[in-house]
Amino acid sequence: MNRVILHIDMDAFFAAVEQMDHPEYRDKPVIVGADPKAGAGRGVVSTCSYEARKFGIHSAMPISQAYKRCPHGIYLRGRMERYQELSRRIMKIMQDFSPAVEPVSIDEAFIDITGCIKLFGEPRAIAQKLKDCIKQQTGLTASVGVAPSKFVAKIASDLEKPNGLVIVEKEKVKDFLRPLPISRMWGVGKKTEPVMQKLGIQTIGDLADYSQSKLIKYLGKAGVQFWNLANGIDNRTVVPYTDAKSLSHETTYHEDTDDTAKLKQTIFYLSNEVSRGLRKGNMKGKTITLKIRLADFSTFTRSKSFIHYINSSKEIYDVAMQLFDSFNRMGKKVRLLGVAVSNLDNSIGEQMSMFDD
Ligand code: TTP
Ligand code: MG
Repeated sequence: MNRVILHIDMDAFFAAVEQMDHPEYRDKPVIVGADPKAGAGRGVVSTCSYEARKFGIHSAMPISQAYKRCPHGIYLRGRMERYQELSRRIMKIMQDFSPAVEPVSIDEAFIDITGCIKLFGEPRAIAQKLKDCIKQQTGLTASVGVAPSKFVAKIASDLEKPNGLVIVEKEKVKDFLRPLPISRMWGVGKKTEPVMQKLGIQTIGDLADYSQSKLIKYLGKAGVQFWNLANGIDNRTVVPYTDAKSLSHETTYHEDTDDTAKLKQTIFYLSNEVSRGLRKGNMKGKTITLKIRLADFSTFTRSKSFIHYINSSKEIYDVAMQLFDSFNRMGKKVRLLGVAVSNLDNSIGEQMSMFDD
C-alpha cells in the first residue's frame, strides 16, 4: 500500500505566537532572540516574522547584524513556556487525525495518515482540514507537505511557506526532486556540500544520476543514503512518540451517528479494550476520560477521577457511560468516541498508544 505522510511545520513559530498574543505587533518585523542593546548586542536571532525576513534577517544571525538591518524592528526575548504550551496543543490536534504522530521539534512533526484516508477523505482534504483545525484552535498558520516518504514530505512543507500546502504524488516524486539544489538534501551541510560541488553535483537530479559506487568512494556509507533519497527511496517509518501517561482506545464511525444503542455499544467495546490493555500491562488508573468528536469536528473530553485505582471493564464502562449521559451533544451526530484511563500506577507498565487531551 502506498504510504501518505504529512510533514507539518509552523510558520515563523515564536514570532507568530508573539504577533498573535500582541495584535499591535501584527504585520510588523518581529525578531525573537537576544537583546540587541544589552551585552553589546551579543547573541543571535531565534527566529523572526516574515515581515522581518524581508530585511534579510534569519535564525542564527548575530542579533547585532539584525539590528543594523532593521533598527525599527520589534525585538523580543521570547517566552519558552508559552511556545511549549502551544506546541503541545498543536501536537494534540494532530493526534486527533492519526495516532501515528512523530514530533520532530517544537513546531514540527510527521504524521502517517495512510490508514485514515478511508475515514477522512483524500490526502489534500485531510491536510487542509489539519491546517484549518490548527488555525481555528490556536490562531496560528502551519505549512504542510504531503508525500509518500518523510524526506519528500519535509522538503514539500518548506517550499511554499508561509501557509503552504504542497502535495507530491508517488509518480511525481523523482521529477519533483530533480531540479532542487543539493543544499535541500537531508544531511548535506557545510562539510558535504563542497564535496558534492567538486563532483559536479549541483542538484538532487545530478545526485540521482551519479554512480552509486563512486559516491560510496567519496562519501562512505552515507553515499548510499544520499543516492537513495535523491532517487526517491526512503522507507523510514513515522515513529509515534508515547509516554504512557494514559491508555486509550477510540473509534471513528464510517458514518456519523446519533443512534444511542450504537454509541452505548461502542463505549462498552472501548471500555473493554482499555481494560484489557491495562490488565495486560499490569496497570490501573484513577482517571477515566471520555472523548467525543461531533460531526462538525468539534472535540470534547469529559473526565472523572477517583481516589482508588481501577482497571475492570465494568467500572470503566459505568463511569464512561455516566460521562456520556451527562454530555450535551446539542442534537449533533457523533463522529468519534474514545475512552482513556490516565493517572496510571504503571511502574511495570510498557509504552502504550494514548491520547490525553
Ligand atoms: P523553524 O521551524 O526552523 O523556524 P520558524 O518556525 O520560526 O520559521 P519557518 O516558517 O521558516 O518554519 O524553527 C521553529 C522555532 O524554533 C522558531 O520559531 C524558533 C526556534 N529556533 C531557534 O530558536 N533557533 C534557530 O536557529 C531555529 C532554526 C529555530
Ligand atoms: Mg517552523
